[in-house]
Amino acid sequence: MTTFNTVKKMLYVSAVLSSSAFLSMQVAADQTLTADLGAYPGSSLSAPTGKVSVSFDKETLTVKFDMNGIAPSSKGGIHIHTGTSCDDASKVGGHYWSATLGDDAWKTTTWESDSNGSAKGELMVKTGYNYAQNLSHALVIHNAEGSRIACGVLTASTY
Ligand SMILES: [Cu+2]
Repeated sequence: MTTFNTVKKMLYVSAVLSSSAFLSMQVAADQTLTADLGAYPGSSLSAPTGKVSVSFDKETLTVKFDMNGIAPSSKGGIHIHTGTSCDDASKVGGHYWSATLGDDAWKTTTWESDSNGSAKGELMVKTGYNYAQNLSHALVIHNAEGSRIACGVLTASTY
C-alpha cells in the first residue's frame, strides 16, 4: 500500500513538473524581439532613446515603439534592416523583407511624434520573415528627411 501511495505521489509530482514545463514552452512561443535604441553608427544626428518590440504571427509583425527625444510633431520611417549590427554603418544594410512579396514591405511603416518629442504607437507589417529570421537584425529609425538617426539590434525578449 505504501508503495502504491509513493507511486501516486511520484505521478503527481511528474504531472506538476510537466505542466510547468508546458507553461515555460508557452512563454517561449510568445515570440517577441526587443531592440534598445542607440545612436546610429557614424551619425552626428541626435538619436531618440527608447525601445521597440516586435511580436510575430508567423511572418506578420506587430512593431511597437516607445521613443523620447525625437523631433516634435514629426514623422519618419521605422524598419528592420538586413544587417545584424549597429556598430558599423556599412553593416546595417537596407530593408529586410522577402522579395517574393513584391513591393518593399517597409515603404509605409512610420512613427509619429507628439509636440513633446515622444513617439509611441504600433503598426503591423507582413515581411515574409518570421521570428527566427528576424532575430539579431538591426532595427532602424529614420527622421523626416529619411536620414538614419537610431539603431538597435533585435534580441530575444526576456520578459
Ligand atoms: Cu530603414
